Amino acid sequence: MRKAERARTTNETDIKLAFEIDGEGKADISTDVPFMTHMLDLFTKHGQFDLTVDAKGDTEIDDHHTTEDIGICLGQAFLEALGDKKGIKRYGSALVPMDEALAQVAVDLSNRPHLEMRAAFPQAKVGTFDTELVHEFLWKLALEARMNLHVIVHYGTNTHHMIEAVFKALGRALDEASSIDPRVKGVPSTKGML
Ligand SMILES: [Mn+2]
Repeated sequence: MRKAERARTTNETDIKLAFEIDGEGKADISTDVPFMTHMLDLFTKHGQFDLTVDAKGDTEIDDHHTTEDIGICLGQAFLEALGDKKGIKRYGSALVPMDEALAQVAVDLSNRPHLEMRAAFPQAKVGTFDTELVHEFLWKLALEARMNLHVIVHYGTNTHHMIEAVFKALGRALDEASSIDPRVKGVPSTKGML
C-alpha cells in the first residue's frame, strides 16, 4: 500500500495528515483555512488519492503558517508513500480549464526540488485567504516531496477559478507521475536511481 501519515506539532500549527496514492478520491479535510480545505478537496478528487487532514493553526495572525505546514506534511507523506519509486511514470502533466481560467502543471518526481510558477492573480485575497500563499504551499510541497514542479496559469480573470484550476491540474499531474507503468522495470532513470 503506497500510503503514509504525518503528525506535526509546533508553536504555530498542529497538523495530522494521512495520504494514500492509490485511492478513490476520498477527501476528509478539516483545516482552519477554509479556502485550503476547498483546494485540498479538489486536489484529492482529481488526483484519485485519499487524503485526511486535520490542521489547526495560528490563523489569528494570518493563514501563512497553517498553509505552509500543510504543504510540508503533504510533501513528506507523498515522498514516503512513493517508496522506492520503482515502476512509476515519474513525469506527469495536466492542462485544466476552469470556466475562463486555464492552468497547466508539469511535474518530475526527480528527487531534485524545484518550483517554477508563472501566475499573475488579479486579486491579493480570495475571501480571507492571501493568494500569495499558493506559492508558499506549492514550494513547500515541492521541497518536501523532492519534486520538480512547474505551474503556469495561462490566463483567467477570476482569482478563485485560477487557483482552483491549479489545484485540479496539480492533482491530475501528480496522479499521472505517481502511477505505475507495467512497462517500467525498476526506476525510470538512466542513472538507475531517483
Ligand atoms: Mn470553487
